[in-house]
Amino acid sequence: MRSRYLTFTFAPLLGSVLAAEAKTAKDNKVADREQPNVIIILADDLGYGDLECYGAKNVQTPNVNRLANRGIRFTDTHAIASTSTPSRYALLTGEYAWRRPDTDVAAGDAGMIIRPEQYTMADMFKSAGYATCAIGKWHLGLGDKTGQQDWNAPLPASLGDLGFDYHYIMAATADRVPCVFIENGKVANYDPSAPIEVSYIRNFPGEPTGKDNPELLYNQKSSHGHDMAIVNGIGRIGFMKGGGKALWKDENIADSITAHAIDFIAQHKDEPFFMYFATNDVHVPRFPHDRFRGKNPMGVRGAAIVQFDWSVGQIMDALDKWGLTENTLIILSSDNGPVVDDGYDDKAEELLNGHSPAGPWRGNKYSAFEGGTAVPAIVSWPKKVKGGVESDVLMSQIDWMASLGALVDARFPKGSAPDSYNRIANLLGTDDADRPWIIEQASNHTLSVRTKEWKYIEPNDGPKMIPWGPKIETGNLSTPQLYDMTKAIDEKDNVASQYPDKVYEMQNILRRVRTKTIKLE
Ligand code: NG6
Ligand code: CA
Repeated sequence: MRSRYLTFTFAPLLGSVLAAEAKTAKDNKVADREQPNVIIILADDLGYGDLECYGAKNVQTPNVNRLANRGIRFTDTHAIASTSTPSRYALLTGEYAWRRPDTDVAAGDAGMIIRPEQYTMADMFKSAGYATCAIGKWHLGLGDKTGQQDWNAPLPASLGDLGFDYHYIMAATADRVPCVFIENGKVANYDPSAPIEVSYIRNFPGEPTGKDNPELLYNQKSSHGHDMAIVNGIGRIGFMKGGGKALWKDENIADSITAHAIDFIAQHKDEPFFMYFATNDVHVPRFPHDRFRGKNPMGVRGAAIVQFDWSVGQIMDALDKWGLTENTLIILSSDNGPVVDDGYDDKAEELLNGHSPAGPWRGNKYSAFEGGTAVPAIVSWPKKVKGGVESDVLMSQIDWMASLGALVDARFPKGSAPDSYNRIANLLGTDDADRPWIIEQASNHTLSVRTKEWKYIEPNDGPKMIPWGPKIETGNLSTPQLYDMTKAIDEKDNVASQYPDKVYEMQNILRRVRTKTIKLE
């Protein structure tokens, strides 16, 4: 098993926090239990600067603010990669995605990337007696083999094989086919009159595409790519036929996944549960429900943030309703940094109105700069965690598996979660010692090392800007980059040539992480 950086002892950590006044005997039981329910709310492409409680001025996020007010708001937490699939792979397995060659942004017909024999965060919670579920965006492949799924029958491999008792998910992203929800390994609301076919290679005869039939893109036009299948008047990546009444309507995705999350909470209110709630918001295509539109000056990207905040509020209300708030640990974060134009002509760029999605950080989603992985992170657990606190401790999502596992006393098979360390005391606010170093992965696999004081980006030959359209700095440079984060966090003053010893030290950390010859202790 991984070595433990911090020893976690329950009693002193918990302090003398009074249990909530429970309304019923049942509630009492839940509040008295040592093990909390655990909910990870993972937004998609939500930036550090996108929430009101992180300084956003153009958009109101009252529910997330409420969560932050009663918990800890972390200001230096990092996703493991600057795109979704590698970030989520690492979060759910505790293994850096770059240790494997096949964890890049997955197509909607990718086979399961996490293999059934791997030990996942869901397996971990199950080992501790939890009911487990995944709801929302998946993006880690389904079925045994890429491109060979029969979407009209139960999938031979799905999340049930990864420790999730229940799932209601989108196979990949809203901009990738198949545009249907998968519930427990089968297309939800399956329509036998419209069999589903999916291909990422060629179109099906007679099906319109965004490229050939732009006049059919009545809901949203593309700015780059997204010109294959057309579903709900929006062009997608990949070709698809059929689906009928099982096809999602983008404007209802948040409603649908939130309703399933609330149902799961109601069904499991009397036993410990773990929920991985991964929203579609604020990924493209941004097509939020009408009732969230027009509430801020930022168009659909702003409305998607409002919709995300609404989902968070619904989950908080459901916990209140069942008397579970007190003993539920909620972690709210994002899978990678923000992006403005990500392939649809949704005016997100034009309507920023001074808003800075990445807050003070340089770069965006895809980047090696901090904006690629610096994400909001809020932890709330009223029973044990002191509220209204801000923490600048350096933290990485890679440690959440071992940390939560330690908290619930889970068992870890030998070799599982190899890159994850128990830093639960960071998460719960009882220890503010920074992680000695964290590793960040950019979309072209460039790795960076961050310590509290320094940022090192390894040299690579990639382009300065993302080549396919959006105006995003990659952070690529053919020589080493070193930034003194104590002077400025804007990664503008490369001091590598002034501090060769520091560069060597950072390179050495990276080399030793790659070769697995370094431990945190
Ligand atoms: C890119 C898509 C982008 C988004 C991203 C993955 C184009 C032009 N761009 O290839 O829209 O889907 O992949 O985003 O197709 S992520 O957050 O799921 O990693
Ligand atoms: Ca993402």
